[in-house]
Amino acid sequence: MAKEIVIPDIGDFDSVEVIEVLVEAGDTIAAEDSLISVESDKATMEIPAPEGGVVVEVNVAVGDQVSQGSLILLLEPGGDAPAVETPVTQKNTPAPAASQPAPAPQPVAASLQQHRPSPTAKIDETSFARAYASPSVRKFARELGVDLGRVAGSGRKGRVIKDDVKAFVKQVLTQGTGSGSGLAVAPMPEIDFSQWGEVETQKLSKINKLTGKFLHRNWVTVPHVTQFDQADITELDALRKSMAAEYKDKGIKITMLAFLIKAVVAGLRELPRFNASLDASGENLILKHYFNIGIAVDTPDGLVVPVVRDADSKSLVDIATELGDISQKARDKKLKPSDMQGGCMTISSLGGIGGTQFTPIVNAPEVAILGVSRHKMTPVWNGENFEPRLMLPLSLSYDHRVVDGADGARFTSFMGRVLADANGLVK
Ligand code: CAO
Repeated sequence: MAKEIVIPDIGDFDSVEVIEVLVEAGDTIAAEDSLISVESDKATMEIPAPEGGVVVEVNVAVGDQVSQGSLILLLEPGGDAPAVETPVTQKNTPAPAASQPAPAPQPVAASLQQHRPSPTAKIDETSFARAYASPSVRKFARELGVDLGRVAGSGRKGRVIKDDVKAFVKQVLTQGTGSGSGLAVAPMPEIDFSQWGEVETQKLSKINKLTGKFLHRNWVTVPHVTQFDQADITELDALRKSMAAEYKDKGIKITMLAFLIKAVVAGLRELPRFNASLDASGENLILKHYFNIGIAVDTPDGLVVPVVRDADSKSLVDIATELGDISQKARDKKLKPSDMQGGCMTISSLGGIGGTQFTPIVNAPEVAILGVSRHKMTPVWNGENFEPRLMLPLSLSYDHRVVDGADGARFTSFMGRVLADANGLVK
């Protein structure tokens, strides 16, 4: 008969959130195998199995709040699965009764002490210890000799999950490890800057650390080219201003960014290779038939990229309304991970701040990012005389493995044409 496995005594915590479910129905597990990870304000814990057997049904999901006694899963006990790292005393424990609490959970820090680094692995213990990952993922990384500190986490709040470690290993194997085809870089020296003057140390925010890892990965793994261009937005700006006046009373801000999103959707339709990602093997291109546009938003804690979904089916006013909500949510730290996933191409607009051009970093696995700088009234030769035209600088960075130079120039030229005909972007 299946037994109910419930949350054991987890100390002072009344209600904690499930952040990872590590087993599924049909899995054969051994005593002490981790079942779920839970997180409170203070600690992350894994709840281990009290005994081995086959999982019949999992009764929790990521995001659930659980406390002592909550049902985790139903287990069909069976002695086949060998216990891993089970203390002798527990191996000899007689079969537990139904509603058996799992053994006490292990805090992340404690489990770190239990595993020695592989002598062959060059693991930076400080960054390994700082990595945000569960004990089982740490153990897995140790076994493979992976320095967790170098792995970008795709889990909730940037948590490193098992698949991230696997992807990291795959990437290292396909790229070489430091000599030959791989990237060999000298380690950054540790320098005491205070020897030259007064300094202060500021902790990086979580977002800073997370985006730093992704930007670094994208910078070194994606061969970037940046195509510069200028779009004539004289008529667009006039239209935007008149629409802005019309919608002001309704509390909707009609921004340049809304027009740019519509223009990028048109560009993705015109040149579908921009709406694609390379698969993990690097041998196939996955072409997307949906149009989700990421927007780089600067917040006091760092850069976030929320996504406007299905922008092709939304009007300019719908998009402008959504942009207002998104930017507010971003600044209020209310964006959920799902609000920042599934983007096809990103727009990074620095126009409101300044600058003439820049080279944005592709938000991989997307293959292109459109940078926008400050527009400027410019004398433009019309064949007979110079005319004052409002010109918008565009900086399109793309992954040269997927997009060739001709298409890069075609994309920005096309953007120029659609932005010049702004009425076509309103619907
Ligand atoms: N040229 C000149 N002025 C511009 C402009 C441009 N290209 N784009 C916007 N502006 C002006 C607007 O007219 C507006 O002026 P008013 O306040 O006088 O009306 C002001 O700048 C603010 O514009 P906005 O409200 O339309 O906002 P935005 O579209 O400029 O910016 C957002 C929105 C979320 C993109 C922005 O707040 C932001 O976070 N930008 C930074 C993104 C970033 O950090 N990118 C770097 C990523 S690294 O690759």
